[in-house]
Amino acid sequence: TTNQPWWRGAVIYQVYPRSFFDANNDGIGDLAGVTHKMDYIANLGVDAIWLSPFFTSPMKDFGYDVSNYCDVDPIFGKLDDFDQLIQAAHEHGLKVIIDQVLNHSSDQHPWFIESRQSHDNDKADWYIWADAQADGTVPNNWLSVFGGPAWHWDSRRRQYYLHNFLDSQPDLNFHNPAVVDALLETVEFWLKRGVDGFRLDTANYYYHDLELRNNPPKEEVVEGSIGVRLDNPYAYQLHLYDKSRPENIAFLQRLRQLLNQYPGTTTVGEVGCDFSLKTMADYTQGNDKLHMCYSFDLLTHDNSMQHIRDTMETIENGLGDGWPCWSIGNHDVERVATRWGKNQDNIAKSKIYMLMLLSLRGSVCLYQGEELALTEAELNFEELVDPFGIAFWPEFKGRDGCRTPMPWDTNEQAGFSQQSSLWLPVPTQHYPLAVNNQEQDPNSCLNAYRDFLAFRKNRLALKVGDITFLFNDEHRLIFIRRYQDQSCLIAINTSQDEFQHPSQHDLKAIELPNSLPVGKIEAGLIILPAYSVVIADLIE
Ligand code: TEU
Ligand code: CA
Repeated sequence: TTNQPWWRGAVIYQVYPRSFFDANNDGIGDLAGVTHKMDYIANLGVDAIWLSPFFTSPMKDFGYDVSNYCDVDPIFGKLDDFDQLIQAAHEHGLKVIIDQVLNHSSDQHPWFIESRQSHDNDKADWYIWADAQADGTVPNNWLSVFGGPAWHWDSRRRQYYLHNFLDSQPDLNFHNPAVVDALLETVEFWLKRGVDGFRLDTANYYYHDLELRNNPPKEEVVEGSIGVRLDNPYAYQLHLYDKSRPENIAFLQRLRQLLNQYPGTTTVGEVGCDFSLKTMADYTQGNDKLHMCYSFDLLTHDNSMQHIRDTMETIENGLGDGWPCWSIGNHDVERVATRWGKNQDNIAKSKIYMLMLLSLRGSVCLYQGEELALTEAELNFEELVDPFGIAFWPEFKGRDGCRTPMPWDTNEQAGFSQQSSLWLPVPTQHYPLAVNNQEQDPNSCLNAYRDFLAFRKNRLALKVGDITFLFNDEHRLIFIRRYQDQSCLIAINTSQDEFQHPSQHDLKAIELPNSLPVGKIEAGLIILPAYSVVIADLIE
């Protein structure tokens, strides 16, 4: 046994409610749908659910634009449905983490409606207002992640307001203590309702530079996170002043003090920036700020094992007592089966990437559908609903392709809904991967996920042990995880070619369930066929 908190090494299943299950058959998934499928989530063997936003919203950014932080949007149900979801989750032994979008609200939030009325109303400086420059142009060179300047002209106030994302998502002014108090009250509202924690959207964006200094240009631009695609001007600035400001540390400490009053709760802060590994350390060290930071490092780069190793080693060297949370897919990026797997050897690759992810050091977020090896949906321009995709088409096709509904069975609409028109279609390629098909196949990707999650559950070395790398090339990675007197070696081959590696250690291979692709150890050699793993006890 261990005195580790539950969230260290936990596996968190990300549910995008619009696309999980449609309980009232209006073509859009809802909270009752999540409750309806609670057995499925529990049977996967995960520890927690992360629910993407379900709050009242005009849905310009599909819920990441909140117009009431303390209610459920009618599309998703009522507060009552949320209470039932929490209850069902807890009965199944699952924690529930909800998505707090504190950096910005919707422009339909009453706070913003009031703020934009005049220069002297009660909420006048609840958002970030700035005068035009003498020639009428924007206050400075800050850019929106979603394209264009980060400033939008309001003709009534005759001022610009800041929006790091859509112009319908004005940034709240965290420099104003009344704003911070109001936001912390909304956080407490959900704590009282029994949530086990929060995924904090854009947790490094909260504070901006009060002097509104221009961001300098970036010396070297590398293809990277979703805002850092080469066709997006956002990529060419070093974001020193529009986000990641030092004032954020004190806010995160205040937030933590609130969370500490609700023992067993946790936070995972989304941190996307040019120095994310350092920021992760700054935000999670010392046990007085965030519990975990969610990293983009495995979401936005290629699948080279050199990159994986470099990322892990940088984090291990710099994180101290902080804690990372990794994922290889979410509702913002191309599905991993396509991004890394190139839609080839789909099941084999999905299994091996899952084995790798769940063997690294840190907590893990799995994104719904990853366990089915879903590929990125190819949609026509007319089918797109994501404004980010519509703005950058065709260089970037947006985020709809990873947000299509879950295929539950091979009936019409893949068992997601009885409604004939869905908010996004289920691609025909996803039908054969439907849950009911995979449940019948002992070697399916779904069963591999279930089997490995069950295997990992009581292995503290895999969950919280430290990590030491022994070997890597482009496609293979060998490392050791140790916790107290437990230690094991993990050898992973993500390529289609067999691989052999002499072992320096005395090893005893651990038997794994049949759904998992295993290699073997023979005469001191680790032998890894295509897309396979060896997990072995170290005999010391
Ligand atoms: O995404 C945040 C996001 O897009 C940035 O982290 C960005 O990729 C990065 O900073 C670029 O360097 C979150 C949500 O996950 C997304 O769905 C929302 O659209 C967005 O915030 C706005 O709320
Ligand atoms: Ca519905």
